[in-house]
Amino acid sequence: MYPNGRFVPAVKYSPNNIASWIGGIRSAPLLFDYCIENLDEGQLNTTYRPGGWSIIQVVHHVADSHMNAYIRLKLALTEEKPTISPYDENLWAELSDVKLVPVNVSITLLHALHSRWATLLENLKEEDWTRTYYHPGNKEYMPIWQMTNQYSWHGAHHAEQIISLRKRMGW
Ligand code: NI
Repeated sequence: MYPNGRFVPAVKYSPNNIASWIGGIRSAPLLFDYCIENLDEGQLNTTYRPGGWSIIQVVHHVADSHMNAYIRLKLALTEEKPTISPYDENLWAELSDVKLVPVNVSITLLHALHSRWATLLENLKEEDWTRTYYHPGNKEYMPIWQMTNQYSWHGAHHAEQIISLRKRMGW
C-alpha cells in the first residue's frame, strides 16, 4: 500500500478485504496519536506541502470528513439510496473551529467516532454491504463496501502526509 498516492479502489469485496478495511478504520485514531506526538505549536502549524493544509488543518479535516462519512453510512443503512450532501472541504478547513480548537480535540473525536463506526461495520449483515447512497456531486451510487475501502485509505493517506513531513523535517 502506498497511501500517499492516488486512491486505487478495490474492484470487489471479500471477507478478507472487509476485515482489512474495518481494521484500518478501527486503528486510524491510534495512527493520528502517533502523527502529532511531541509536536509543538509551530510544527503543528507547518503545511505538509507548500500551499497545502497545516498539520492542524489536516487532522481537523479528517474529523470533518469522517463525521460526514459516518452520517452517510447511517443514512445508507436506514434509507433507500439516500442522496447525501456534499460539502466544500476547503472552506470547512478555514472555519473558526479549525483555526481555534486544539488539534487533540479532533484526535479525541476520532477515537470516539471510529469506535462507533468500526463497531457498526463489524456488525453489518451480508446484504448491507451492497446498500448505496447517491453522491450528487460525483453523480454516483456508492456502495457501503466501497466507501469503507475509500475511508480506510483516506485516514491512512492523511496520516502519511504528516508522517512524511516529520521524516523530511527530522522531527
Ligand atoms: Ni481528505
